[in-house]
Amino acid sequence: MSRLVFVLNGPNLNLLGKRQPEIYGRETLADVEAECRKVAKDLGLDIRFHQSNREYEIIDWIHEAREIAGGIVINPAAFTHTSVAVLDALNTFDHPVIEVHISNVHKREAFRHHSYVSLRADAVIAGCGTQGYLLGIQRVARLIDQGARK
Ligand code: DHK
Repeated sequence: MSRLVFVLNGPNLNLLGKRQPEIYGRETLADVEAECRKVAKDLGLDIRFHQSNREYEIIDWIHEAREIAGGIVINPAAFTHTSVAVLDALNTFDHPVIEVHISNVHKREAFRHHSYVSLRADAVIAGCGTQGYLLGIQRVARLIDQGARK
């Protein structure tokens, strides 16, 4: 199976480190990308790391991943709670999908308790801060090594 993993980030995560640091921490998305690359390298994985505020771009990257990737780690951010389109796109992907939330969404407002993406995700990581991305990559590596499909 492909050892390429897409790490996808939804809206407002470009402001990571600056927006509501009491919730999302002070690390920037560039810091997270650098850590993801380090962990991925140690696990023998390549990563493509993307962020967008536009739903269609997230969907297009999932379609691209369909052709070439062995796994997806996704923090859909607010699209988690709203996007049937992101769920539908993930349902076209045949390999492991790990959903990551920096904050513990279940400790927050009720509208954050529901996730469309969880209907497809093989695992959900919430409340581990940005370490959640690294845990997600480790999990994808394990599933790729086991030859997991949907
Ligand atoms: C990030 C967001 O932007 C929110 O819309 C989600 C998620 C939670 C996070 O914890 O990473 O509700």
